[in-house]
Amino acid sequence: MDLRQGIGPRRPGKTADEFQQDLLSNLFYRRGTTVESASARDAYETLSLTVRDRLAERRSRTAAAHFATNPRWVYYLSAEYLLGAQLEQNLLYSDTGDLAAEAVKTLGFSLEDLEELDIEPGLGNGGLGRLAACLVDSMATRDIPAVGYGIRYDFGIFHQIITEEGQTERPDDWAFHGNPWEFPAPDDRQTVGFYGHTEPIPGAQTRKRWVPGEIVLGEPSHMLVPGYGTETVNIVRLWRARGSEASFDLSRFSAGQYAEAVQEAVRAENISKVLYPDDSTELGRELRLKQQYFLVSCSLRDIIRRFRLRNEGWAEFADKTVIQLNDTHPTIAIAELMRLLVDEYELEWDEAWSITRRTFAYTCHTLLPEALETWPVHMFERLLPRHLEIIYLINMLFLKEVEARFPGDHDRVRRMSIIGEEPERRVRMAHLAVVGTEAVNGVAELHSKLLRETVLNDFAELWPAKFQNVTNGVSPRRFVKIANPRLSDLITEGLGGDDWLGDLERLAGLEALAGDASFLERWRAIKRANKVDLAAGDPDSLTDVMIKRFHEYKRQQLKLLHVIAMYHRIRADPSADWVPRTVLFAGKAAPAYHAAKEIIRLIAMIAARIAADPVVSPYLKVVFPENYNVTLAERIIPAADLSEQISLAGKEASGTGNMKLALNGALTIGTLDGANIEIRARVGAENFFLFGMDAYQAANAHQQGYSPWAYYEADGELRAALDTLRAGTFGEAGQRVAASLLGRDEYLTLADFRSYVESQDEVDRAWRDPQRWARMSVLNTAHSGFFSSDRTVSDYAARIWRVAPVPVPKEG
Ligand code: 8GP
Repeated sequence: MDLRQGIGPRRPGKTADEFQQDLLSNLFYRRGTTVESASARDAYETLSLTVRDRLAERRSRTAAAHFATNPRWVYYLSAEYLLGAQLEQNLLYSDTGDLAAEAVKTLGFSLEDLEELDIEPGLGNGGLGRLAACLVDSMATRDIPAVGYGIRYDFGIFHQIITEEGQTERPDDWAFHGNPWEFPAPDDRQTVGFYGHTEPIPGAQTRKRWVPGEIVLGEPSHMLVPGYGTETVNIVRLWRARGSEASFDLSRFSAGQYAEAVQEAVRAENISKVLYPDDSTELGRELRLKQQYFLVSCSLRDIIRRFRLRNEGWAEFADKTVIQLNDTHPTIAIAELMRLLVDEYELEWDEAWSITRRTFAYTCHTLLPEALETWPVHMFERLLPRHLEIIYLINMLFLKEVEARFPGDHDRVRRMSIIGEEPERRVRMAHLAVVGTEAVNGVAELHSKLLRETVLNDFAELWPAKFQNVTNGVSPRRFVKIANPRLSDLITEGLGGDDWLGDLERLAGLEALAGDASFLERWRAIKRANKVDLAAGDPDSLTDVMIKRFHEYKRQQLKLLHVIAMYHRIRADPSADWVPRTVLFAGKAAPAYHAAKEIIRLIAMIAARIAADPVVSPYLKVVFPENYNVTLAERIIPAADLSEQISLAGKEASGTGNMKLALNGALTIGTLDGANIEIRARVGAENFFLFGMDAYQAANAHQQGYSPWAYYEADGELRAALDTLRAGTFGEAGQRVAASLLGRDEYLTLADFRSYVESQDEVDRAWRDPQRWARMSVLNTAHSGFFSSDRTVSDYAARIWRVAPVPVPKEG
């Protein structure tokens, strides 16, 4: 009999008194201070610990239930997580908001004061990282046993400063004051090797010994991920690199060589020092490949450790484990699992390969060829010599299969190889990801279709059943309930309950209210109040938002051409009845992406020019709140009237901002790209402002001799806008943007301009009828329930992971 059974700590209480008591205990015993001397930060930390305790109790029950069930576990491997602020979400998910608001008053603070101090771990760049955060939220909400693995970067996505000069970057030391939400787990530390050489093992065929030249420690900590409306609490486990004991050179230190004494440790710790701040492009740097292998190596050993706690042998590994690769960043996991199984656990190659393929699944998040990761073979060979050997063998066996299926088709073999030969030999990670997994998915219908038809066409022909679509989704808790409390209350009232937060398709019930004048009136009043809170411009103007990373394919420059056209129209006829607009841009550009930074600089110039123009400024205002992050998104989205989703068709894999905005009642002006298509199909074409060419037209345009000049010549308004830029009215930034548009115009901005402006005119007409606009807005919310990440997770669970929920029993 296990004497420890049934023994556990005192459970955190449920009453206001107990919460209060726990808060005070934490203040005294864990923070080490008193009520009289507690600072705001003391209060914040203490409150966070008190809330965390409640989640920790649920976590212990979750772990027990999972362990007892021994289910198939989902392991989500992602180099990025944009988790957003933690306090409000954890209050909501532990249902302690009211208790907390009362209790912190005794410390002399309001909940709002303390929320100001909350951390936002910016451990991601954009859509891909935020999607990871929404998915782990929804996995817990849907009671799926899961762990999210990632890297605990010391510095997250840079802090952006906007001046008239454009964007500058500052480091983001997000945990400078500590992170009360994090549990260190030093006992689960892992050892990771790099460099070195391989040695044959006498008598062994495929087994080899890898002797690494550098050893780094991976130290994990985790944050709790509670489900909404359920007992489950999963975790995100983040790895931080540390030098081993041997990396500190005591003799050099004693000799006064302080920098040299720690240089090896510093080199090790640099691995998790900073998030690479690029988005949708590949960045070939050895440190980045090191980060990827570091994440993968630590996580796989942890996954295997967890498996072996509950199971013997390997026969069941793939039945108990599914590892989802969030884009190609963690794809080296395929070679690493092979290495562990073959070299360390001494399985036969074929058995190891069968396990590996059944364990992994891969999500692709892009269509841009430049975003598909490849690594120079020579770099790979130096850093991960054994993995390269394994990849060569995987590739050889794979290409044999291709040859057998398509005899004599040498070109196909060359195209499909995991090793690209031109212009230099490189490892193609996306190919490895397709070859080594059981399922491959895109993130919206169109994206998945284009993956099959273009980038991964050869693979889709070989293995059609492997390819699937799982349309992205977003957390309705964070992006409606927390971000937009006013609207949430009205929805709850309108639907007669808040079940919609866990079952978002229930929003469809709002359709019945879309004809109710008093409901529409309240709906509009809420939007206005949210605009007042945002304080970005006149709350009665049309708030037109474009919030996303800066990238030429997303076409912020198209929006700017429209702004300039409006500027000209107003100046030409100042007394006409213009619809006042506040155009809000927010987003970051990769620090090395000069063209994108140029566009930010141009926005800053245009904003200043318009603000200083007494004729135009009553009708048009351009604002650029700096440092777009999850917290800022939560303020802007509820205040938006119009959502700009204007990427060139065929370039945006899905988009998730489009979903967040539609859910909050913004109307979309958009192209037939990514998930826009699915949004339009659901909310209705009459409630969506469509423009531009489709993906097939766009794909052919350059081949068919596309000439930006032809559009310039043919369209007077476009010509005037471009001429203003060319003349230097908006500085060199404007001239350079115009030169790029009239040069190649890679993303066909000029071709879509006229159709865009016409659609914007239609927006103005709709806006002039407030009843009509409000009705369209309600219908957007009502029909966006599909875009919950809970539905996304259920799709993955049913079609890709083949896992079932494991409910966690309630306390007692
Ligand atoms: C983004 C896509 O651009 C966006 O459309 C989608 O909504 C989001 O992923 C979530 O699926 N993709 C990336 O951020 C991306 O591809 N990043 C790295 C691979 C370079």
